Amino acid sequence: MSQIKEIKVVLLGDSGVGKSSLLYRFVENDFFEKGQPTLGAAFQSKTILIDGKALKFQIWDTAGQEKYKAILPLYYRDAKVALLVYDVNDQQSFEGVKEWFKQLQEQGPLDQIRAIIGNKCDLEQKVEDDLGKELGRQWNAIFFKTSCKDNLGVQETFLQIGERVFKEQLAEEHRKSNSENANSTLKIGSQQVSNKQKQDKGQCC
Ligand SMILES: Nc1nc2c(ncn2[C@@H]2O[C@H](COP(=O)(O)OP(=O)(O)OP(=O)(O)O)[C@@H](O)[C@H]2O)c(=O)[nH]1
Ligand SMILES: [Mg+2]
Repeated sequence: MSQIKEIKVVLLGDSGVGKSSLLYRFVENDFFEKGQPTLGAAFQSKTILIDGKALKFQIWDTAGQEKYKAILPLYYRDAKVALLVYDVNDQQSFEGVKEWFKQLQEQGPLDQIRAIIGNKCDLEQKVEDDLGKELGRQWNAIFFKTSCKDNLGVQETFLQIGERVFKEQLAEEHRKSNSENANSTLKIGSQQVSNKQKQDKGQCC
């Protein structure tokens, strides 16, 4: 059996936007009408199959409350994927996502895959999708809309993230094998040159 690929995912965003609900909907396919604010961070994992390949998401759900901000770098520093969540019904929470992008740009990993998630799309929409899409274009992030309550877009979000992870892995493998090929051609080339130099100087072996 092929090895299971594991990736670390971090959920970031203001308090109350629905990060824990997203995780709960993804892992347990259920919803709590009255969730408790997360204290510090919580962890859950789930494995899904993408084109026959297993991908295990190790998901850190962080607390959005201001008092926990200082500890959050511990969670996003080595995360392959960062999901930045806002509430489509709350303009202020979209500003929170912009702040997160700035922070990740300055302190997050360079090759991190980032996505913007507009949650609670079952409610009245106060943040236009175009703003989220534009932010996504600006920061090379994927844009999704979800409703944990009505179970819209949650599984699809993780599926698309997983597809992007495998796509990037494949591209990286191609890059590596191309550069290895180029190196070995270079080596053969330089060996040929040095052998020729030896011959020119009348040396053997
Ligand atoms: N209508 C609606 N309510 C939602 C949705 N997702 C979450 N909620 C509600 O929003 C509230 C906050 O959700 P949480 O998942 O606890 O939010 P959080 O981002 O984890 O908050 P912190 O842990 O404090 O950072 C809860 O009462 C949820 O039931 C949704 O898609 N639609
Ligand atoms: Mg929470």
